[in-house]
Amino acid sequence: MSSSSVLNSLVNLRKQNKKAFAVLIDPDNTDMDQIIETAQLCNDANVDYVFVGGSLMLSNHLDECIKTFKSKSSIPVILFPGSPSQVSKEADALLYLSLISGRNPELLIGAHVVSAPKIKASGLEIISTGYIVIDGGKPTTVSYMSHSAPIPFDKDDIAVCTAIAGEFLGKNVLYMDAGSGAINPISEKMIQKVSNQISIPLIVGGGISSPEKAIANCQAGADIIVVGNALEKNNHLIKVLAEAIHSC
Ligand code: 1GP
Repeated sequence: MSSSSVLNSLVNLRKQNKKAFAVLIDPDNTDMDQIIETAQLCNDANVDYVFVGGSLMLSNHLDECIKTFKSKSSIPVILFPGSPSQVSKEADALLYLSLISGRNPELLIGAHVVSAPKIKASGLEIISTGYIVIDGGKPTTVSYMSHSAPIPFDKDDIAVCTAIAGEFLGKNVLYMDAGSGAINPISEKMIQKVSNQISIPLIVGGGISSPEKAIANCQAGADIIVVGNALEKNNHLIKVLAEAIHSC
């Protein structure tokens, strides 16, 4: 893959008003047999991207997970790291997250400085990502670990201002996340208001578990829908969600 091919594909989605589905795999919640099954289901459903990452990464098999997935599929694998240690050369790209909804300098720039040489040496395609956490109705690991409050569920204007600032700061993409297993996924109203004010790709995730919600988010202006938790409970949702998202 060329050095910016994943980002180009994300940008083209928005230009062409196409919608993409990203399946999130948390290495802590899976084993190699499940990865192989997931890869087959993703291939059959024409899933667009696979995100790999977790908040803690207690297991030590990140490389193995990605290698196993890639041995069965050519779908691009994008790291969605919960910490700077979650880097693997086996992936195609890395979401280089800056928690712009928070006010913890470590997650805005500090951890980036410490991990920069290792990430540069990995040769991964780096996608500068403004990470915006929205209150999903229960405390998220990221909020707890980062000592940062999420943006309140109904404060659309704060989300819009944060997104505009993220684009001005030069982020390649924005990722609005209600957190894994959110009780309340991000509202369509907030997604629409944010999407109307930005020109970079908008990734949306957290608590999405039905094709209806995925479609509503796409119609509101999300470009990429990320689902993890619901698929861990029922991986046959991969096909249902992919069809829904690709029908938009
Ligand atoms: C979490 O956005 C991702 O960071 C996906 O959320 O696991 O709830 O689908 P779910």
